[in-house]
Amino acid sequence: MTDCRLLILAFATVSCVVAGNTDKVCGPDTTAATESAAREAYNKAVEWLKSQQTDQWGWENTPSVLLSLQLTNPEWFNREDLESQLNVKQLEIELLAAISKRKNVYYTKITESEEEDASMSDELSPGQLAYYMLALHATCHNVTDFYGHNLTHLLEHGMKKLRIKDVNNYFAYSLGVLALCNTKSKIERIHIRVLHKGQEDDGGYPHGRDSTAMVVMAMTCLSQLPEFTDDVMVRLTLRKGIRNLLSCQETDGGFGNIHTSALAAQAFSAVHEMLPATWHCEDLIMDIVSDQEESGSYGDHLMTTMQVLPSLVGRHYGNIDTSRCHKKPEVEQSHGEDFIDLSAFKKTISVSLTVVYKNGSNDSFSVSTQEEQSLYDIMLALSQETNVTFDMPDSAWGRYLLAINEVSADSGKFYWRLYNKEEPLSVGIEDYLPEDGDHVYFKYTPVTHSDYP
Ligand code: B12
Repeated sequence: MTDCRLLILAFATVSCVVAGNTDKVCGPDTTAATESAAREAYNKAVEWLKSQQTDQWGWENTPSVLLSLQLTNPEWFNREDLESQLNVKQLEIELLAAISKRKNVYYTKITESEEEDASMSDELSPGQLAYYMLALHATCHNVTDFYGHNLTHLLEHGMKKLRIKDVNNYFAYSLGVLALCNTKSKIERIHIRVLHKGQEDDGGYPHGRDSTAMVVMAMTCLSQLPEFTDDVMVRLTLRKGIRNLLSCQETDGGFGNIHTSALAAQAFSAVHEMLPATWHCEDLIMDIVSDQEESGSYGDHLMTTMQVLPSLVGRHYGNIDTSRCHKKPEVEQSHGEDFIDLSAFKKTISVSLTVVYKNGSNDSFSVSTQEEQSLYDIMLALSQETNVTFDMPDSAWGRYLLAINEVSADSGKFYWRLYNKEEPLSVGIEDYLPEDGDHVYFKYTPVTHSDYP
């Protein structure tokens, strides 16, 4: 459940946007100041994202970054721009490699425990496949015949398995629905039922407003398909989701954290019936703009920056423009990023770490370390100096704390939740830089329990 303020604005009073195309971030009436700030932030963020490419012309999470670049600039991928061609080739290679690894999961019968093992591994989850499909669709590929693979079928297969196992990640599930909807694939009713049934009484979803925003985008996309235009379940889920999101907006226009603000902006711009003023678009966009780092990134994080990008130009995952697939290109230039080394004298700080197991028992450690060390570095050093063990696999979001003393996150059921004192961390172990006197807790917690916005 969310703890948002009461909704003052009745959804029924939402007025209609006057027809007309606009490329401005908050519609035709966007003030010049907001438009230019958002545009400048967008350009800087794109340059930063480009500077994060790997030697193989991909990114740590190639499909989601490539999707954001193409979604926000339909001319980004074109036949005359070698760089974008190489990026897309890398996307294809990565997916082909993942499919060939994943083959035994999709094409042969596997046991339930093998399936569980695969869920947090480096294999392809339905949510990740959805990112690939959206990126491929945006760059003019046929997702029903990708080097002989029907990705739509693969996704359906994966989503059906998710359903059987009691869906709890509505963010990934609605991403799947968005992939099916954007590619005009057949949408089975069960997907609508899953998203409808998973909605809480207040219109929100477990794991917070990011998931609600994603569901709103998926439902909006469905509501625009002739077969679902008058579908009661789609309309109801959509209306409750919008109402919930609206009720969470803060006075500065934001939604609690940068991811949530950016996803809410995407969700609202998807709903054509809502005037940008209804959701204080300009305040929200300026709030997002103000979070940008000097480098052009958001939070110095690839995933955060790629999630923010569409919001800066009023785009969203529900409207991938493929009309320019065969148009002539415009050559883009990439600029390198200046690297500034800010190494300075660092203070020694004290940090406490406590592991709280499922049965309530706990282990505590006191650590002296240098300031500006990540929690991950501190944990690594601790594991070298004591008997405690941490399993912290890498991912595009940074290191994920999978297991402590061999007590592993139980995929789909439990995870190691991070806190400083009573406050849940808003970033992962690699991005969190403890301060003097911090007391970090790792609590074994059901996945249904999370309280970031
Ligand atoms: C679902 C979800 C979870 C679930 C994932 C399991 C499940 N049921 O599927 C659970 C509840 C376990 C979870 C945990 C955490 N999460 Co979370 N999570 C999400 C959410 C809503 C969707 C992710 C997703 O499915 N994406 C789609 C799929 C296709 O992409 P994916 O990359 O394969 O997704 C995987 C990773 O995102 C991973 N994951 C999820 N959260 C995190 C956090 C970190 C630090 C890492 C390394 C990986 C990771 O699990 C996903 C499913 O396998 C995002 C929202 C968002 N805006 O992205 C937040 C989000 C990614 N989570 C976030 C945070 C802060 C956390 C926690 C650190 C919270 C805490 N205080 O404990 C913990 C991680 C603790 C740890 N042990 O390292 C932040 C990350 C911010 C940042 N800049 O790093 C986000 C962006 C939410 C937000 N708005 O702040 N999360």
